[in-house]
Parts: sequence; C-alpha cells; structure tokens
Amino acid sequence: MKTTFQKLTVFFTAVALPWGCSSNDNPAQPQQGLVEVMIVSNTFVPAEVTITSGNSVRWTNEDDVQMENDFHTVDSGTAENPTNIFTFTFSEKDATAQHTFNSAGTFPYYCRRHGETGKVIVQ
Ligand SMILES: [Cu+2]
Repeated sequence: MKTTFQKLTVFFTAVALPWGCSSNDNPAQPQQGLVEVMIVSNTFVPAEVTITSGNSVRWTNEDDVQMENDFHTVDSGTAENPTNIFTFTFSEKDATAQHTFNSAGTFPYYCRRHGETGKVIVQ
C-alpha cells in the first residue's frame, strides 16, 4: 500500500511540473489599470505590454537626457507609418506621459529621435 502511494506521488509531481512553469510565464495575460513602461538607455521596458481596452499606459523617462541636450519621444505608429494617435516628447529625466486605449488592436510606437520601438496590445 505504501509503495503504491509513493509511486503515485512521483507520478503527480512529474505531470504537475510543466503546468507550474506555464502558469508562471504568461505574457498574454492583459494588465489592468495604469500600466508602466520605462524608457531606459534608449529602450522601452517592457517593449511590449498587453492591456484590456479602457486602461492606460504611462511612460516614464529614466534617461538623463537634459544633461546631454537630448530627448525621447513616444510617437504612435512606426517611423515609416506614423498614425498620429499620440505623440509625447520627454526632454527631462522622470518626465511622464500617459494614454488611454479605448479600442482593441495592436498599437506600435517609436522614438523619432533614436528609433527605439515598443508595442501596446489592447484586448
Ligand atoms: Cu529615444
């Protein structure tokens, strides 16, 4: 009886492991409320966020652009095809801007100064 129980324990541990891994890593799960994106070293972090329609993304510039007389932008669309839904310029550290996404879709954006890109997926 004890031997059977031990075999069952091993069996369930083995099958439960892949499920545990997948539930810890689910990038498609939409975020609610105000979702934060940082601009760090000319990179959007995270570069892709998934939110539910009606929620907002807030970008914060963490780069010390003021000292270098530089800036970042968050412009909707791509450098080849700007969509002019939103355009923000960040000319100092800790500057923020936010946009509320009220319709589903995939919204790429980019910095027209350096070319870094990001994406908001609205579900
Ligand atoms: Cu930039």
